[in-house]
Amino acid sequence: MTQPVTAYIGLGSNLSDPQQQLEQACQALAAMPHSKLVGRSPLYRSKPMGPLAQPDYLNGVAVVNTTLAPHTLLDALQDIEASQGRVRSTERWGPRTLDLDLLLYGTQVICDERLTVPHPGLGQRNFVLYPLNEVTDDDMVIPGLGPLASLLLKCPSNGLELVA
Ligand code: A4P
Ligand code: MG
Repeated sequence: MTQPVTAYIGLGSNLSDPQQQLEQACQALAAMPHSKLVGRSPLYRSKPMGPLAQPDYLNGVAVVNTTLAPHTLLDALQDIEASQGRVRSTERWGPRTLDLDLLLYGTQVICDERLTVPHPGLGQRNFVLYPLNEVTDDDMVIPGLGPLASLLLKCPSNGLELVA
């Protein structure tokens, strides 16, 4: 029996009732095969990174213990995005009903044509680091990037607002 790995999933939405989108996404994560949803952060409202003419985002992080292999997990995440009406446009970083990013897969470093883990940009994005900090141990170390606490110190929370 394969040992479960702890995977951290970045949640983002800025279309079609983002709070409901993220709630539905967490239910779908909880229903994934060979996986257990074991944590979720509070949600944060964030200013769009990328084109500014789009609504603010809601962001959060979910924690899943899984025996799915990383690429199988990515397939499952993309299926959930598609089932919630995600349309991939040609505009980089355009608005979306749901974005599920594989932030971390245990301590593995993966870099191939489909998957980069830790997720690129994780170390600089306040809308990822702040919710991640709420669902991890204080001494978490991000593979290749160092302690989460050090990344947070270098990443101002400007524009980030905790949603009650
Ligand atoms: N891919 C590679 N590695 C990963 C990974 N670790 N997790 C590939 C998920 N996907 C990964 O992603 C494009 C391709 O990345 C996938 O086919 C997969 O094979 P996508 O979801 O189709 O497109 P995307 O999300 O627009 O691309 P990108 O460049 O990954 O964008 P990000 O980094 O996800 O950023 N502003 C705020 N405030 N909050 C946000 O959440 N999100 C984005 C998107 C832009 N601005 C934002 C936010
Ligand atoms: Mg993405």
